[in-house]
Amino acid sequence: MEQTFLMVKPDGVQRNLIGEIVSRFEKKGFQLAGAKLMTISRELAENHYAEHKERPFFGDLVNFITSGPVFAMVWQGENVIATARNMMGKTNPGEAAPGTIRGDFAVQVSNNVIHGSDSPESAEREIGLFFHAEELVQYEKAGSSWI
Ligand code: 3AN
Repeated sequence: MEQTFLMVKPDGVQRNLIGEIVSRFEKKGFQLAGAKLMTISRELAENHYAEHKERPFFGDLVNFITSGPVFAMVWQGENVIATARNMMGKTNPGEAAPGTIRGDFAVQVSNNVIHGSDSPESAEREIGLFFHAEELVQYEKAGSSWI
């Protein structure tokens, strides 16, 4: 079953959006495989955002993502990587459609509430960066055949 890494960023935690965001993915029909509230070290942040190392906003991005707790999650389900990206909306919340998480709850690209893996390769990499194998739980949910 496909898995993705999703994270409520420090702005989302401060604004009490953990429950709202978890609820959207639960109601959609995806299954939570792991979750934890944590503070990201600078080393982990620089690793996670390594692809943006040369971008002018890299320093601000690392400062922001380490500025307070995040809620890190692994979700699973059919086509969850692409579907979660659709549910998040565009990176720039000003362009994100109403009904998406960023479209409903964010204004600025630097404070865009949620992160989600953008490909199977980044999902595998990011899950490995944030979670130990024993922190992920495999289980059958009653009613999953109705989704
Ligand atoms: P996404 O998070 O939608 O995958 P990426 O990977 O292009 O978007 O960017 C990673 C993060 O970097 C974004 N979530 C956003 O917080 C930040 N970011 C992207 N572009 C900018 C920008 N032009 N200015 C400031 N921050 C940015």
